[in-house]
Amino acid sequence: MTAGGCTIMRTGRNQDIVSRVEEAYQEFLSRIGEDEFTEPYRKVCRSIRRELEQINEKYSRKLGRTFISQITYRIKTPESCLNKLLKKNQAPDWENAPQLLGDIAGVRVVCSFLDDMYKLAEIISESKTLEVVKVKDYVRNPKESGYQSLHIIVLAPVETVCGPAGAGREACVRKKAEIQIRTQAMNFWASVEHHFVYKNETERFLEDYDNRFRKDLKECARTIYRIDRKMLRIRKKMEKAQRAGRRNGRKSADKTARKK
Ligand code: 0O2
Repeated sequence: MTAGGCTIMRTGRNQDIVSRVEEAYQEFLSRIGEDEFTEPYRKVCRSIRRELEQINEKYSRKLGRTFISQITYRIKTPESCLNKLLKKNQAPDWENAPQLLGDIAGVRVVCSFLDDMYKLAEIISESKTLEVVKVKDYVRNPKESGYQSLHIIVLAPVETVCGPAGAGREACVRKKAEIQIRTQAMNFWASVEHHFVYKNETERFLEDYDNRFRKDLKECARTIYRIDRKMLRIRKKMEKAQRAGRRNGRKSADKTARKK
């Protein structure tokens, strides 16, 4: 439904709750504009993206292949925050959103291989600018839907430059953001499922989903995990073969040089 620009999920909710969200959203609009709410999160996303781009440059050079293939971000709209608070059985009070929701700012990172995902998680945990608050490993423990991804909630500076060392550092504002790390295959699955199922709450469709699609999607997620593991094994074998090829190449070059 739409109320003053606010789309509220009515499915399975009583009118009382819908009215509370509408009220909260109207109050939100009268006290703080959408832009004012989202701008700090936009800045946090940009600062995380900058940090990730630097990591990507360094590691892609080191590995001789692409480490991160895609970095995107999105900011949760205030209405989506209110709906999510309800989903979590919390009062739809937008002032609580920054504390209760870890993913108002969400950065999605796509890697080619499983081990790159965990390497990136390790690099983030050692970062001087990002402080890890929580890690949720939905690869080792996939969600009921089959969803796989590595989620890292971090505290990140709103601006990368926080003023001069000392006084500036303390004044630096930090916000929570969720970094979602996935392989390309996991990203494909999550995008399709997000569009047709995760964000599609109409009862008719969910009935169909339960009966017809749940099993197929889950099976697909498992296949994706098997493929990701297989691609990693193949890559490792190819790297080994490449190294052996280079060693052999060097040996025969040495031999030829000695003969001369
Ligand atoms: P959107 O539209 O992507 O913004 P928590 O309190 O930490 O236990 P929370 O905050 O729901 O619970 O965190 P969780 O489970 O880590 O999910 C955060 C985000 O992960 C979601 O954000 C989705 O982006 C993604 N996600 C989680 N589960 C699924 C799933 O089953 N399918 C798909 N496609 N994505 C999923 P939002 O705000 O729910 O949605």
